[in-house]
Amino acid sequence: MRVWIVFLLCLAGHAIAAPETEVGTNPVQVEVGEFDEAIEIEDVVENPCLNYHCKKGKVCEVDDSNTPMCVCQDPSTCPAAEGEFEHVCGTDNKTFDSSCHFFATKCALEGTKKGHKLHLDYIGPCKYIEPCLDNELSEFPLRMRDWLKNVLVTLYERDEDNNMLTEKQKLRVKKIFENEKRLQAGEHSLDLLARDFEKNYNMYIFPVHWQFGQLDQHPVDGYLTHSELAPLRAPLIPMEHCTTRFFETCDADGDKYIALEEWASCFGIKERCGQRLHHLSSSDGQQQFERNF
Ligand SMILES: *[C@@H]1O[C@H](CO)[C@@H](O)[C@H](O)[C@H]1NC(C)=O
Ligand SMILES: [Ca+2]
Ligand SMILES: [Ca+2]
Repeated sequence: MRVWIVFLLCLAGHAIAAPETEVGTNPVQVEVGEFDEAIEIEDVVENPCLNYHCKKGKVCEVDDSNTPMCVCQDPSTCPAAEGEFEHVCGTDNKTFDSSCHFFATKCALEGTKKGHKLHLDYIGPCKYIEPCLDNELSEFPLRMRDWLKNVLVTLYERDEDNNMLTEKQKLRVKKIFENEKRLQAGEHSLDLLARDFEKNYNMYIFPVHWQFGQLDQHPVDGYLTHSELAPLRAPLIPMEHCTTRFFETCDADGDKYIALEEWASCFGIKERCGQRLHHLSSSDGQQQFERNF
């Protein structure tokens, strides 16, 4: 009982004391503003980091004047990895406990040549990845295209109300889905895939462009950077040893970006009807593309 009373007294004391100390620390705002405003300002002042967004590898901190800013995260403050599946491999072929550890480390190297060159290469601990042979590389787009199509069909099958696809896109996928049934999908031999592709060219265009649009988000500009490509590339590398070489050759002009034209042509999709496939990631482009479909 006594404990409770002491506790309540403490609470009450705290509640009474709190405005006083805050007014004390910030007298100018209280003088200038009305009481309501002062409270609002105080709320913001109390937690300037609350809605302050920092990119991966950085955390928000306030400086002496209570201004929020992003500083490199100390890797030791990253949550401990729960297993090997959280490990990531950097382009320096060094294993990091988690992507948090990776980005914190990269942040500390910001401004250095080493930091500029360091990227997250793939998900999982670094391992030996066998070289991709020329004939394997030439087969890769066929399988990848088929895989992208299956991703989209699965997405459609699982959840017709999903908001990943617009109504118009759903109609496209529905068409693919029905075509697919006719084609007896599943274990396609490469031969069959190649013939499939010629016969059903359109069926493969949409998934390839859809995927580009999904990735081209930061910013939406018709080009994929290394980090925009990462959500597709990073989980794929440990499973498909041609992934790295494939995306390297995709960047035909070697400027480190994969432009939509480069993307389309490395999946074997040619420009058609004299129309250039430019900026298809925009909704404009999506429509243009859908007209072509
Ligand atoms: C990367 O590291 C792994 C494991 O430590 C090793 O087996 C592999 O050979 C290395 N790869 C390269 C390209 O050095
Ligand atoms: Ca982009
Ligand atoms: Ca390029």
